[in-house]
Amino acid sequence: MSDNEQIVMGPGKKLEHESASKHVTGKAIYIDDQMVYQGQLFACIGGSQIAHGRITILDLDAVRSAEGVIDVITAKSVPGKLDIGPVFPGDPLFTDELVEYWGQPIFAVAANSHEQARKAITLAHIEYQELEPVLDLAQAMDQSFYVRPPHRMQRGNSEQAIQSASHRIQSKLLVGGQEHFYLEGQASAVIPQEDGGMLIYTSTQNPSETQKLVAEVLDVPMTRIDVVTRRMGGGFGGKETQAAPWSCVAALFASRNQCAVTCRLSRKDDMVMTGKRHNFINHYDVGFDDDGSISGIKYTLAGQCGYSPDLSDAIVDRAMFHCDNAYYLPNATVDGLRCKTHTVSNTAFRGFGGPQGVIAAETVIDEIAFELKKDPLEIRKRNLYNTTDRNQTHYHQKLDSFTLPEIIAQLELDADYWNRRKQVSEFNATSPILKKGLALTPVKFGISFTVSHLNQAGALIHLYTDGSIQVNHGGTEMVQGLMTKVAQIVAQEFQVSTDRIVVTATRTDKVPNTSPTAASAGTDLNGMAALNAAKTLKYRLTHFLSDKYQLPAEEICFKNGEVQLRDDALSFAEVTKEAWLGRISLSSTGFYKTPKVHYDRQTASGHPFYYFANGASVSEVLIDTLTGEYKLLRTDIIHDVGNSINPALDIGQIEGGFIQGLGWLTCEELKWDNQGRLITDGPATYKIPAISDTPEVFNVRLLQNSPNSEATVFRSKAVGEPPLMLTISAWCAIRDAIASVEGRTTFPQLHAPATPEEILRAIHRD
Ligand code: MTE
Ligand code: QUE
Ligand code: MOS
Repeated sequence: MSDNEQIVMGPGKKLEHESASKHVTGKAIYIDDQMVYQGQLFACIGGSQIAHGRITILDLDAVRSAEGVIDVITAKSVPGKLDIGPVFPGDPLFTDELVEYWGQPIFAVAANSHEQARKAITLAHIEYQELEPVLDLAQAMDQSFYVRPPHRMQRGNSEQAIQSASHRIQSKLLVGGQEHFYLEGQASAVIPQEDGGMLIYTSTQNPSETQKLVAEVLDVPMTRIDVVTRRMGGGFGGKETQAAPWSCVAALFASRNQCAVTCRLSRKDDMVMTGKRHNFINHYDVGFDDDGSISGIKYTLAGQCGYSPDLSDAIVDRAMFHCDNAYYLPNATVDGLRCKTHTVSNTAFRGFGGPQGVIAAETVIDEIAFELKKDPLEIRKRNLYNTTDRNQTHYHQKLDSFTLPEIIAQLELDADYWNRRKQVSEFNATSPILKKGLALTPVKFGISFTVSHLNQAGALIHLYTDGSIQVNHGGTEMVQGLMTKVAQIVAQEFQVSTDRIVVTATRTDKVPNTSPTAASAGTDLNGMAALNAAKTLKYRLTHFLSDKYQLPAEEICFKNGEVQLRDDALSFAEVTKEAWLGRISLSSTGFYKTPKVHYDRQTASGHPFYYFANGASVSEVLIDTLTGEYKLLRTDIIHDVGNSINPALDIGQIEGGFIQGLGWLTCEELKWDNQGRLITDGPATYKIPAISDTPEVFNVRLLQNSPNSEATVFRSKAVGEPPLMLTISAWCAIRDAIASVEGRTTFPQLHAPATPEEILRAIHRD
């Protein structure tokens, strides 16, 4: 702790991530780095070897007698609730009869080592009566095979508007899924406590949900279960609901055997047994004028949910909320389908369905531009929302503020769009095989959980008598920098250095009933809750000093690590010490709930988002029309984070989100065989982007002087998910390059991901 606290690392400062040096030196502790407990067991999951059917014989004798095996459990071993579905039922911890996807957990083994547990799994003898599986999204759509009923959003009369428009396009777009590929896989370590309690260390975005589910599975009250999450080695949405089962399994073993148990999935098990981003089939039917203005549109957005609802209702909703992207749709009908297949249950992934909607909107724009032989940027600008007469979304929320016109105007200049458009055309005119493409795409992303009750957060701050500050809140750290930002916010309020502040591991026994760290709202919610707790403490300290020194409260000022009292000053440590002697409570909770948010699903209207995050990007690509290979030459980004709490972390989120989006839209491709078995189950067959996939020129800027128009914490804007969609410019640029192939008369039907194979297919499809 520094004596001189002149430099307050409050909001706006490029403070490094609280664990940066620990991440790169290997000192950051993940679940599997934790101390091994005496007598600890290691769990492994046995999954089904078919996609759909009924178990007729389950013989685990050989598993039980395998070397090192201590315990084996099945559905019958669960004393409490078997179904751990997060919102709707449908996710049994183990299935006891009906199998609904390849790899679905049937039993688990606890052994003296991870290797022994893994070996024992292979000795199970299971027979099935096979049933015909539905593996394909299109087939599920045809059969109206759903996990949840469809939902419709509507505004105006799209049918009539499309009929009377001078142009009409009807087409479809296939959008691929995505494996989370967090560096740390799913992992949980459980230590039994007195009276049936459990202490759970786990890599989860949702400690409270884990607490609730373990309590239900063990049939004990939630008070007996403490969940602790220091950090995740990445979550990306994959640890929102699908981290919980592994804690439940470890807790069951820990309870039965009264010893510590770790359940850490191998990479392969993780890829096979946990859900991914939803792939979608998006149908669109759009009517537009000669100038490219959309007059009416109908969308059918069908997401592949897998075998159970999980979070799919909210995910397909978010796709529906984002199929306008940044464009005003005067007449729109949007149908969202939650298709069921006999595959693993798909789940949250950065963007939460939003990206699958946004990419449809950008495809519609590109296709209109192609039909009218105009530059897509012109069509984008023509259809952009404004805040006066073209400001109401198809779910009836009005935009009060919209920074995209400014962002696009700046980016056009920064990236030299129009000159480069000319250069690209000139290059293409003389280059028959290599083709360049260019695209500028915007992102508008709604911030808030669309399920209103999740928009709340709590915090707990302790001041100690040495002047150090311990902060706890309901958010979790997945290396997005949440703890660092919250420390900066609290530092600002007390006017002290962040060196004084420790944001401790997320714990369900410190702050209860928390929402998942998701929807990009971690800082908005928990930062504000922590700020409220700090304000309470500051108020108490101020009034204590005011009484003690007989000064009006207004003359007591927290500044530069001190508390100034008219002609005197006390160090922050002296103040906490004096307050303690004066019997002042130095601990406070804080609470926050997002104002203004509501959505009525019955009428499909409301104000689901507190505000929108915006950004735009320009990408230039080079493709080889003989091989389908491509290269990203340059990307320029301007992104709006309001008043940045930490520009270094925000830029990191933008760069990281962009590269993760690049994986989704170019190289990452999930494949299943015709039995429903995942083929791409490891890094050898599933290609995530590498450092070499970064654009050769990569300019990332934050929009300056743009405080959030809503009263968020320090007028910042959420940053976590929106930048993923900035990559759509690279994908559109690839299509732009394909469109420039000589003699092309039809719009290239490029699907995502644009792998070299897909690019070749799009070139030769017509
Ligand atoms: N950044 C890193 N490094 N690791 C992650 O797992 N998850 C993303 C995003 N950025 C993630 C990340 C997702 S899906 C969300 S919702 C937000 O971070 C969650 O954190 P926040 O709300 O604090 O931004
Ligand atoms: C964005 C999100 C989430 C969301 C809605 C969004 C999310 C999430 C849920 C959710 C919904 C209902 C529940 C629940 C969670 O909704 O992450 O437990 O009952 O978990 O717009 O990111
Ligand atoms: Mo992020 S998909 O909301 O965890």
